[in-house]
Amino acid sequence: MDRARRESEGGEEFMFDRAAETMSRDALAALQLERLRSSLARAYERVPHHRRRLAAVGFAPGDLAALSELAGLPFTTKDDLRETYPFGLFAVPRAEVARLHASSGTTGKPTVVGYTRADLDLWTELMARSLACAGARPGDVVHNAYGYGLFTGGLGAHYGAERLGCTVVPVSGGNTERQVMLIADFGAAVLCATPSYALNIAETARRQGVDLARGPLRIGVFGAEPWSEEMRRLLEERLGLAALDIYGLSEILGPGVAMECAAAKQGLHGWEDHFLFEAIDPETGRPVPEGAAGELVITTLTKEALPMIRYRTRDMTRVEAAPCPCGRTHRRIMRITGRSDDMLIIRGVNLYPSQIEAALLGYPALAPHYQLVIERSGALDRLTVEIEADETAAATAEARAALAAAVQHHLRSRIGLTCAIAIKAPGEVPRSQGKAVRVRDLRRAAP
Ligand code: DLL
Repeated sequence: MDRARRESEGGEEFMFDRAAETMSRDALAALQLERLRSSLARAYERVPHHRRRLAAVGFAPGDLAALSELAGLPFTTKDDLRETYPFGLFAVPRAEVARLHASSGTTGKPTVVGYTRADLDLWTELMARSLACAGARPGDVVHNAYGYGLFTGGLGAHYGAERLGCTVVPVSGGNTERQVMLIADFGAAVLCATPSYALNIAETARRQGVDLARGPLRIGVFGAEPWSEEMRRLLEERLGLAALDIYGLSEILGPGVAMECAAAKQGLHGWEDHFLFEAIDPETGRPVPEGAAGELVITTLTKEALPMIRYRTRDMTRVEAAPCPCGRTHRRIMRITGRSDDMLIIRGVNLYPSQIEAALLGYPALAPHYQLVIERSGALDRLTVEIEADETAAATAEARAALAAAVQHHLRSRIGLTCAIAIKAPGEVPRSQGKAVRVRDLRRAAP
């Protein structure tokens, strides 16, 4: 990040790639239009799948006169990636692909993504930008507990932190007791992990008698799964750091598509010099009004190996156009509430697991470890919240029953749904090593 500069405003120190992150909205729009034209032309010429789709709506390269015309182009979905498995959406010969990553996928074949050397350089740059946006600085020790491997979290954060000039500790996930020791002994200032794994680290540290909140940890770069403001508060308190949200997905890049800034801590700056962000109604596919909740759709502007046109992320958010106090001009996507395909519909009430998390965390006598179990009884879906109580509250059967009744009442008043509550003993709910499993859906279980 050699173009980065330090700015001092209002006593706070920010670190910007000044030219790219603070350009005027007009300059940004002009850059986007130019880049979109060349990216669409490239996809049209090199990827038969995109050519067929674009031709079907009468689009030919060179046609695009304004950014608003993007809304008339077809979406790309995960199914398109599946149908063209493994390399069918690549816009370069396989030999020019420097690296492959893949999503784990719960069933069948994974989703495969590829990067040219230039793509890897872009990713590294945007991840370095994201870390700086969170407040990381050259010389910081970055403890990287994102999984290394086909998952993009580990290597993505790794190269970005190196580019920023940090000292990277490439631990990956797992062996949590050793992680606690390394964070303390190496003096980590930045922790990169999923929020659920960060919580696991905090809990393990407490068990080992290590108070990480008193150490040099300053910043948590937490993402890859939905989390809540309540979880932020908990992580900040237990780890003694500023917990910031990072967003990304392998189909578009990996981590580093959008990052919350340390200055405002409210919404994630989407890096609009490289991506176009839209929010649509997931039912109709039409754009929602500015600032309204919708499914995030992303178009890449500069990716070589895997250009994406209007990729439907399934992630629900709002795109916020209001200026940010940090001075960056890139619009913010608000905390992802969940995936449209993870929305639960329980007896007519629509809700995301993160809403239940927000209602549960911070409730007295509960520990922040939970899973949601969905079963079908007759024609109705039934939701059971399995949540741990802290040591003292789960001591007797009577205490557990009283706590369950109180939590049931609390949830009914907060989310309008009566669900069964199963109070678990400390340690009974499985701990996360990466992306937490929040929902056990037994409706689809084999007979
Ligand atoms: O999770 C990339 C990543 C790694 C992001 C590390 C942040 C940190 P995938 O495995 O392809 O890539 O999963 C992408 O994870 O579509 C969202 O549903 C979810 N997700 C990612 N970041 C967030 C976040 C990585 N901050 C999918 N909040 C996305 C909520 C998130 N959900």
